[in-house]
Amino acid sequence: MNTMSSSGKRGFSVRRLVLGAMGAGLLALTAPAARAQAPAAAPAPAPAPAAGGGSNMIETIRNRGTLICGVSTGLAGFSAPDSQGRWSGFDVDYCRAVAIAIFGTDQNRVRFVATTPQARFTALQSGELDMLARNTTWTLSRDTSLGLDFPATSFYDGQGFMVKRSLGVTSARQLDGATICVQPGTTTEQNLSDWARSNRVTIRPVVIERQEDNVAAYIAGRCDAYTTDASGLAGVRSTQQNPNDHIILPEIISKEPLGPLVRHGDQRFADLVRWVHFGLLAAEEFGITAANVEQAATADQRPEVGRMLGRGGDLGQMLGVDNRWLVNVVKILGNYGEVFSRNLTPLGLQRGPNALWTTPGGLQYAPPFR
Ligand SMILES: N[C@@H](CCC(=O)N[C@@H](CS)C(=O)NCC(=O)O)C(=O)O
Repeated sequence: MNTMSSSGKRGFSVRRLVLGAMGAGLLALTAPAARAQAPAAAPAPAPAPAAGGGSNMIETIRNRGTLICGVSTGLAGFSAPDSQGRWSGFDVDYCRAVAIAIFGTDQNRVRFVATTPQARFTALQSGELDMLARNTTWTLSRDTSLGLDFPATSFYDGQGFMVKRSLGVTSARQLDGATICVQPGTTTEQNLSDWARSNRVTIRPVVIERQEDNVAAYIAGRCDAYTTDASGLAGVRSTQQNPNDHIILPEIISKEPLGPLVRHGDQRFADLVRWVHFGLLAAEEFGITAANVEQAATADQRPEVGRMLGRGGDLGQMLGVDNRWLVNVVKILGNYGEVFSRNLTPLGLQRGPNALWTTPGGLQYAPPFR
């Protein structure tokens, strides 16, 4: 399949992928040149907002009794259903946290809707969803032309590559000529083409619509490498029979600030989602955990902790929810560090840039609670 050239550089023979076993409809082979004409992740123009200008989403959600949250179709660590259809993951916890902030102690007032990369924005624009928490990268075009808002960056990520250990490849630079499985409608697909051009590497993208078919194609050897956000690679690797048979290459080729999205038109709901993220961060910064939050709410003498936990002032009311909203969130889900440890540490992910700002290299920072 791949050969070492006389210069010692690894080269990949050109392959023709045969559609069939995977289902021809699932494999969309795309020549890079053809793609260049119409970038797959070009944002769809925003339709008229469904529950748009002037709407009160918090009230709508409260009256409905359920938050409708878009997640991925299944990505370990971020959003994946178990055999009983119960969702868990880092993004799932963001949906639950917003629901807890609105409804109080009941964490099950969320309806999860699985969305593909291509369907996610339309689902939010059309009003099918109240919010999206789905490993989605904040970019300028998405922020400005979709009629949507990114309230916060919940996870700083970057794109990487995974290959089978047996391939003997140790650097992305050795992927010249390789076939690379990638999902359409993602920044991943665009970054791959930018990276190949900047590094004068020829790659053959194999663009496959559904995540599970993408991974299956990589496992079956239809692609030499699989590319997505590094966190996604860790998630996919963790669910393989022998994770150790796959290596994540050291190069990170992009910035992928991931976070929740809401529709334009209701800044109060955007504020709530933003401060749910900051609340999780601030709880960690002040050492407030699921185990001690109730006690801290009554006894912690630090003024900011008192305000955060609703003992002094009306910060919750200013957000349109109960003053004890953060007590409820942290009691059920833990602080940001606890959410991270539960969902992402088992995948082998380090805090890295997602450490608090108080740790060298950490970028996660909450503005003051006052
Ligand atoms: N962060 C990138 C990629 C996000 C993405 O959709 N990644 C894929 C590959 S890991 C995914 O989550 N697929 C799950 C699915 O299709 O449900 C973006 O916002 O475009």
